[in-house]
Amino acid sequence: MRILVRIVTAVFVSLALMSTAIAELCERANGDAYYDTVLDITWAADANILHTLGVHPSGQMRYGVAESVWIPLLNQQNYLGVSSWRIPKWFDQGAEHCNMSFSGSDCGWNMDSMSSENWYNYSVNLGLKSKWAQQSDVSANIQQLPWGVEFEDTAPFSNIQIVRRYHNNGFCNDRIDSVTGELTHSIGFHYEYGGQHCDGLGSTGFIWPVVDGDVTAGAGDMSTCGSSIIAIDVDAFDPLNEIDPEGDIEVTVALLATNVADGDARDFDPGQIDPATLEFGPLETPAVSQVAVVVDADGDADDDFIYSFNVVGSGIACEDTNVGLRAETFGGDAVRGSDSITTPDCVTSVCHP
Ligand SMILES: [Ca+2]
Ligand SMILES: [Ca+2]
Ligand SMILES: [Ca+2]
Ligand SMILES: [Ca+2]
Repeated sequence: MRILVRIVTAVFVSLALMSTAIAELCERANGDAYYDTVLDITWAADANILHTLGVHPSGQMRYGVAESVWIPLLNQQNYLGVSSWRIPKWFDQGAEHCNMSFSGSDCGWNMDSMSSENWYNYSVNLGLKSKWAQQSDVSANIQQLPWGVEFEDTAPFSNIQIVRRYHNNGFCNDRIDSVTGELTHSIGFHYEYGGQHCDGLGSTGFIWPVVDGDVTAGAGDMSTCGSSIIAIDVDAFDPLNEIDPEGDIEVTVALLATNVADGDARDFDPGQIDPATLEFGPLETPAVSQVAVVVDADGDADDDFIYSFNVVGSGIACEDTNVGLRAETFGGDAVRGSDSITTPDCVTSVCHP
């Protein structure tokens, strides 16, 4: 357990470095889910989906059965084609265990944004604050605005149980029954006052299911939200990128290798791209062949990957001036690129009346 705690702490330190990052929430599954680009998880859009789907009568349950019964039942339903929904994580920071504080800790109020996925979503994605700024505000009942006010707008999420507790995935490992030796508390995130602390295992709470990664990528919506931008060159041997949508059969697209050492904005090896995920043009046509022509297409002494695409299948039309490509790496990271095009051979073109 100690080794595990240390590993979790180490992961946490690297996460903490990104604590000011603001996620993009990318709509997925026609708005039924949102991919969070900072946490790299996908949130169910409905924050009480267990109830909405009829999996649980109210959605409010004890932590023990949430893990052992209700999440497995949700996964049996394969909601949105996913069977790996889980409870959002809590991250142990600073001193070991849940450390109560009014500022910057992993429990209490006004926590570090990376102290839990629930708190990140509440404080960064939804822009909400803890109810109290400091200890003396509690007895004086001085509320920290916009606590409460902005519950009126929780878009793009719905059905948040705003006066309730939500479960984090984590026990309070320092709360142990002296007789049985069993853990007695889990770590709850309380929407009703934007706080996080240890609650007895008899406490009930809701579950806001999440899943690791971008679950519905590849759903065919050509979404670019959250993607990294790569450099592409339509027809590597034609600087004008002329395409005749009415006559050309295929068009080649070079995925260019880039290197920070060469003055490029980022390092990118096109060999990382899974060719099965390539989508080109408005109609997102796949590559004609998944075997790339590997050649230094732009003459800068590194290897680029050229793929061919069917022009009609791509949906490129006369007068289009730009075309996009989308793909994923073998590691599952989304990338996109675009290049300008011209269509001078179109019979409708002003160049060819
Ligand atoms: Ca801690
Ligand atoms: Ca070109
Ligand atoms: Ca290059
Ligand atoms: Ca090159």
